[in-house]
Amino acid sequence: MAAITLTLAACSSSGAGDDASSLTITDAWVKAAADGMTAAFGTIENSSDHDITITGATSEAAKTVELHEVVDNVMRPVDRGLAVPAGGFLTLEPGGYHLMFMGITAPFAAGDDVTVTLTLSDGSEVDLTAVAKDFAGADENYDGGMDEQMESASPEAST
Ligand SMILES: [Cu+2]
Repeated sequence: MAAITLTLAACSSSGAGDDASSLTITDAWVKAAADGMTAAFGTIENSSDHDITITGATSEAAKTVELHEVVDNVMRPVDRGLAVPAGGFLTLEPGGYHLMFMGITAPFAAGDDVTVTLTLSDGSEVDLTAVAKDFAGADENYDGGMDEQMESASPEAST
């Protein structure tokens, strides 16, 4: 017993933590789409004894991936991140939390695998693979600003 060293106590000094190893993602899927926006869902389990927060997401299959929630049938970005409770689950589902793909780079056809990388608050990352499915629901109300945001790159104001 006396031979235990204390070097492990310094493990946080090397950057990213290992929260990623505590997360297990199951039933991940993404709504098939020809272009534009779509959303991914699934169940994320946290086997650790502390809450783990997902702070961002990226995918080579889309220009950007945002963390979204749906409130009163309108979806919006979750700026505070998505918390996976200690020893519990976070469910991403139509009408609730989801990963929003903005500007997909190629069509998602049913059966395609789409990889997403989640960034966690401790700096670690976890990949998930979502399979594309045809799904008639999840037609959230997009509150108007998002398409305009994409068009607003043109610098000339027409006056
Ligand atoms: Cu959304």
